[in-house]
Amino acid sequence: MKVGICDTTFARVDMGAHAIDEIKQHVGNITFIRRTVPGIKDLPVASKKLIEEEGCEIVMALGMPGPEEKDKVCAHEASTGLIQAQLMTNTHILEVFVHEDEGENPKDLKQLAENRAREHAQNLIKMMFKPDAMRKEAGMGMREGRPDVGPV
Ligand code: RDL
Ligand code: RDL
Repeated sequence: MKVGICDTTFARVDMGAHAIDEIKQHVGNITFIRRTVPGIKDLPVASKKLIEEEGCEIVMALGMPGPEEKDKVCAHEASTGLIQAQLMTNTHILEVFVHEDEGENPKDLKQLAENRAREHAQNLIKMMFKPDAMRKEAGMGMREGRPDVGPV
């Protein structure tokens, strides 16, 4: 199976590497096709090309919106583009965004980004290979990168 990994140079943590490492630890026989672009607004077309031109069955789009208001707008635009690319290709693109201001300090941001990348990689594995395991988590208050909040 081909998995697309699309990430940015704007991000301050190499989330793509963490995602690939996590998938490799749990499933064999995956071909990774990785594309790095400057920023999150470049992720939608790069992801669409991974699906249409490289034959990826699922893509992770990893990026880091900055702390400024314009970065938040940028993130919303990128997100809209990623959704459109999913609808155009009928293929999942897992958006793995870590907003820079989610981190309480550089160390926390680094850990949060690694954890979110790895936990969304686990989501990818469940979606593609273990749909029953995913179903068991329905309504369980799962979060990525921070502790789960759990069901009410
Ligand atoms: O197509 C080139 C750029 O427009 C594109 O790479 C943008 O995503 C770059 N960019 C911004 O222009 C911006 O204002 C980014 C951010 N903010 C941001 O917060 N995070 C990014 N890119 O990854
Ligand atoms: O409720 C606390 C957080 O879950 C909330 O602040 C989220 O919005 C944080 N968050 C993002 O901002 C984001 O871009 C999350 C994700 N992506 C994500 O993929 N998974 C999360 N939170 O659990």
